Amino acid sequence: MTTIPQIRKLVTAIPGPKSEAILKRRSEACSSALGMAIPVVVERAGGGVIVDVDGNSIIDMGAGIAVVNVGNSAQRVVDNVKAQVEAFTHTCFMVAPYLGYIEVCEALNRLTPGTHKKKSVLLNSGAEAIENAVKIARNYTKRDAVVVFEHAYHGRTNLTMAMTAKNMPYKDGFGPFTPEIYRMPMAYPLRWPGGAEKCAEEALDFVIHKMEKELGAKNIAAIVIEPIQGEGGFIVPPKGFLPGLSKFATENGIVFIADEVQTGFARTGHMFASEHEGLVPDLIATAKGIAGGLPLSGVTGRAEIMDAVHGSGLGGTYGGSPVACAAALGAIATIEYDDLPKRALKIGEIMTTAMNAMKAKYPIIAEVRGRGAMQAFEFVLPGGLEPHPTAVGEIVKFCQKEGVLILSAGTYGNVIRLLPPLVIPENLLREALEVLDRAIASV
Ligand code: PLZ
Repeated sequence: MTTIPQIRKLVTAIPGPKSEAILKRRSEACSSALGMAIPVVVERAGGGVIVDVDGNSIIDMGAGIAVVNVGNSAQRVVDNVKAQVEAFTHTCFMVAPYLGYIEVCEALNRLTPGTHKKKSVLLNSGAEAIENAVKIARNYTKRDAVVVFEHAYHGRTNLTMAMTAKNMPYKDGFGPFTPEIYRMPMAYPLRWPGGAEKCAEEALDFVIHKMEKELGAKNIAAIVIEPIQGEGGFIVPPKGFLPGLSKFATENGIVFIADEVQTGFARTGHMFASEHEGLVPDLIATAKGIAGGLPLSGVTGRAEIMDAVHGSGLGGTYGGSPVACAAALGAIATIEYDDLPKRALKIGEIMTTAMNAMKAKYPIIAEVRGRGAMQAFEFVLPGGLEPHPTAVGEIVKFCQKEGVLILSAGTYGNVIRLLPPLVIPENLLREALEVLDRAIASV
């Protein structure tokens, strides 16, 4: 366990003088195209806190965007990485293989939904996993078209930019984009024109109609969807929508790909969010929470699909680096031994209780939604559904000043998402929620 005191403590303003001096160097040295959610420079992090160079201890409600589910520098991750770095740092799995990579694949094959024979390939980032999942699906089906959804986020590489919905900041001026990507309406209950009740059925009918009549089902290689849309604003599809898509895919020889990059590894109260509706994706893309903070990602799926690609057709110099694999084995062991899915449910209960109480008080909150330790508020102008992004900006700033790091999200920038490390102490979580309550009251 971390030795960092689990407290919220401010000894300077945010940013403090030491952070400020280093951030000046950041401006000089690093491209101004890089964003920054909180203007502090990190010295250490662990459990539920981030400690900056001025000695401020900030409650972490973002987990590095759902990455350090097991906490920063989790003990098993640290031990495994240290041992691996001492043994060897790199051979390239395609040059000379090693056990760690194979063990991570075995773990993914075992832990992902479905009892069918599965195989895996390891890469470096979420975007790279999505790219590879699409490559595999196209190669297997010998088809081109890829179906994606409104509000989707799949990455920043050329193919995944094309798959991502939001123009600013992800796509603007970065085209041309790869062809054969088709965007479908998303089942977004809060904003569905026919109302939340009819959302699942109407959206499914609409999407299937478009796939059949506009694309031709036999031209579709893959349907790619996040079981809960992350960057898009934690949009939870209504019950039945995902199984309906998956059924249509199966009936039409289409590869159903779940992007579990943000929802995976215990975040939502199951190891994978697909499990909430008994969904068994043909391929599943994982990253983020897989390796406790080291860069690693994977594609896991039906053996016949994964094996359809010609020999040496998949790979990359660093994909499944031995150090990242050692970290992943430590992170996965922690999730399993410490039953972090259960922890995520408990965190979710605490968060939704507090968040629903806030919703009852503040008319700018249109909805509280999510699963497990992946919860969000959507902010609107009172009385309607007009997005209220300025409220989000002010709430985020208020929380920062008070020593709480929270992240925004959403196509309209009007969502606040809570993604604490799953090892956050309960009192710290409650304290963060109290600060958040005061922040919302202040706008
Ligand atoms: N799929 C569902 O959430 C990454 C993006 C941060 P990479 N989300 C955080 C940013 O602004 O760049 C993400 C995701 C889903 C794919 C990705 C891409 O994962 O590891 O960032 O490439």
